[in-house]
Amino acid sequence: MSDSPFTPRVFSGIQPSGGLTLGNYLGAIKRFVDMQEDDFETIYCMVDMHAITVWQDPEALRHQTRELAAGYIAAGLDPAKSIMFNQSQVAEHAQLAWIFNCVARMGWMNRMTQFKDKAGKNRENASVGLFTYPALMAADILVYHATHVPVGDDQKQHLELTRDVATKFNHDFGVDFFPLTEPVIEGVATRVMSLRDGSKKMSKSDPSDMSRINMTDDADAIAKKIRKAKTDPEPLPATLDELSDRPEARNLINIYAALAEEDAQTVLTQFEGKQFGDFKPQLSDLAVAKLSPIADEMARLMNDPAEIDAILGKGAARAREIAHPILARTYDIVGMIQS
Ligand code: AQP
Repeated sequence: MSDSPFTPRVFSGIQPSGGLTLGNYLGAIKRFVDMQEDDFETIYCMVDMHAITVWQDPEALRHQTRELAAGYIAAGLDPAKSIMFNQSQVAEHAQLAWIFNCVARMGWMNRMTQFKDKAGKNRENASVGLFTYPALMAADILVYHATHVPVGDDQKQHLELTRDVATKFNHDFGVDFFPLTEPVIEGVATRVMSLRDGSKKMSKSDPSDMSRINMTDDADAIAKKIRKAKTDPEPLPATLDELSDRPEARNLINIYAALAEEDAQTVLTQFEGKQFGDFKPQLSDLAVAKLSPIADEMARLMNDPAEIDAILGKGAARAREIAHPILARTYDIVGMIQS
């Protein structure tokens, strides 16, 4: 990091495409908070322009954007330390995305597994925005010259594409202008799985609410979902290797470890030989103890939407101060007259 000419700067975002899940919290927001306390300038976004790549009801989008902001703050992000705003307020994201649409290649986009997953069988009917999503994501990051991006494991491929865009832009124009951003994919819960199917990622858009823990779930809902989570009849083993073909069991151990801030082996040693009937109530108690204070604070913040909007407005102004000169220099490099 010390050899880099770029200011150590973190950018990340979450789509306000539904309520926050435990996956978003453990895979992303918890890292956001850690990095806020480190020696970084931190910028965290509600990526509403990404959210509309699939249909969003306008009223729901407004509500979800505010609720996501409330989730960031309730989980420990401090608007005095981190810049927080919603993406559409800073037009430079969309402006740089257009340049990157002209840098990125069709073949790169065709390889993106998230597009394939989200478009499903009905590719012809997917929005063009869903296809070019990674170019906008590259712009989100590079419009701040961000050096580090904390994300869950599912975003690894998009981060590689961001580096490809930066490399190609720098090469095509003979400059060393955009940094090669480092993904920060750390911890035991970089991929929290569905509670109903250990082969699928926990996701806010999964049709089954029982597949996920929402950050707004109350204690009863959390306990019920964990009680009904899919498992197997075997007791918990002594080693992680013995969980390699038991994805649902491994997922619950990982969730416990992430919430307790321990490593997965330590948790397994604690519960070795126990049945899920013994383990699940303890996981529930831990989840309720960690998540309920966040849910309560989110509810309190949501009572004052004007205050949330004011925080986002101030964050957007600070973000624009960083993004504007980087975009202006990009236009100049490309040869666009800005008089
Ligand atoms: N299950 C997960 N485990 C760990 N990290 C996760 N993330 C998402 N799900 C998990 C991380 O959360 C951040 C924000 O994700 P996003 O909202 O931008 O989009 P996503 O990855 O597509 O999340 P969802 O919940 O699955 O949303 P929908 O259902 O709308 O597509 C990212 O850092 C992501 O890695």
